[in-house]
Amino acid sequence: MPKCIKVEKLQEGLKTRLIGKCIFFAHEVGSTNDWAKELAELDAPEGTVAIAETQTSGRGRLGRKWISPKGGLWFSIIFRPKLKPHETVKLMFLACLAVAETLRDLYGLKTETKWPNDVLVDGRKVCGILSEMKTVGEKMEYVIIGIGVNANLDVEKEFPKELWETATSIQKALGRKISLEELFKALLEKMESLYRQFLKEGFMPILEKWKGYASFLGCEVEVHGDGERLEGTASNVDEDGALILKLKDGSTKRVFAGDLSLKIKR
Ligand code: BT5
Repeated sequence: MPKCIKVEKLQEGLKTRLIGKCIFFAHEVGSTNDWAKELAELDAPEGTVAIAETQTSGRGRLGRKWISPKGGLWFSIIFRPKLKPHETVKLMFLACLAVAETLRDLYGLKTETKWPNDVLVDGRKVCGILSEMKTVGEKMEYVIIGIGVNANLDVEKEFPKELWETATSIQKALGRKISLEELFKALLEKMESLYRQFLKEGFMPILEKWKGYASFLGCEVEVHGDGERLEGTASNVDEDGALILKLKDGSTKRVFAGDLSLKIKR
């Protein structure tokens, strides 16, 4: 199974009506999120996807570096839903759920969702989601959902040492390579069916399914970010996507996704 993406196979048999009707492919870009933003500014329709084999400046949240060698699946989707800016976080949960379900359905992997934007396999990050939007006043113009899946990657050879303990890949978990095109199409199809459900029924059914994968709920966790460090029990995630932390003194605190990171104490 090669590490290259066969561009002619990306749409072959794709059963979507919105997501991936228009796909832009490049061997190498800076960041597919930046590329998708450029396309959105040029009025690219909702569902347009930008995908690249490698990213030279792949980004995580707060401008953190996202390692994106050939063999991974790095792509971004343009959404134009009628949502208020603070509601767009819901699409990040939707994308995490889509990845968790797809990796389970296609490969039988025991996936977990980790608040706010990770999918884990064997307790390690196999996928990260980056959600960025453009707003004009209180109006949201578009959201870019960037999805990075470590697919056919050799973690020990291709990732820096500091990620060996925290990152994994589908190849590592399965002991074999997978078809990048098949995974890509399955992800777009899952994203579309969940997005349609979201538009029709709202966020709660999506959140409930996401929670079905959230094995960190009920665990002791540490939340870091913005110079803040909180410790407590992750008791729930509410309808706004906020984490409900039960603190040692018995009080509860709602923590918003923003730029925080969660460490699970297993
Ligand atoms: C994320 O950020 O997890 C969001 C990653 C989104 C990547 C996609 S790829 C397509 C699109 N285009 C982009 O430029 N980005 C999106 P965050 O929660 O901030 O996690 C970043 C941290 O994860 C880094 O500081 C590293 O510690 C770690 N990391 C970097 N590369 C990784 C990788 N490939 N796999 C697992 N962990 C990684």
